[in-house]
Amino acid sequence: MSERTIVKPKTKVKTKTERPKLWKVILLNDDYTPREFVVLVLKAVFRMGEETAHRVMMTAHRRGACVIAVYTRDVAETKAKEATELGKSKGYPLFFTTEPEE
Ligand code: TYC
Repeated sequence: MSERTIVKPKTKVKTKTERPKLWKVILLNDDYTPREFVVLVLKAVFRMGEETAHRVMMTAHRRGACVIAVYTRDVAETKAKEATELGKSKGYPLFFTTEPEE
């Protein structure tokens, strides 16, 4: 190689776009919130149809909790809060929580 040879560095820039982590919204069972009210909240906040909402409510009722949807963190937290507030406004202990997916 002569002294005037220009050697280009062999570097490549790779752009990696990571998918945003998704967060689960979890419905917790309690002994006081009426079943129909839980169904109503699931339909209003999580846009479920009557049948799905009823099935999800019954799953939480029987098992103690049920993962109801996954969203980006912001959306999951906002919806969980909104749904919990709806119960609170009627004096019910209905509770929705969030956690990251693995
Ligand atoms: N367990 C409640 C009842 O028997 C109904 C209910 C179901 C409440 C699911 C909360 O996440 C829940 N009235």
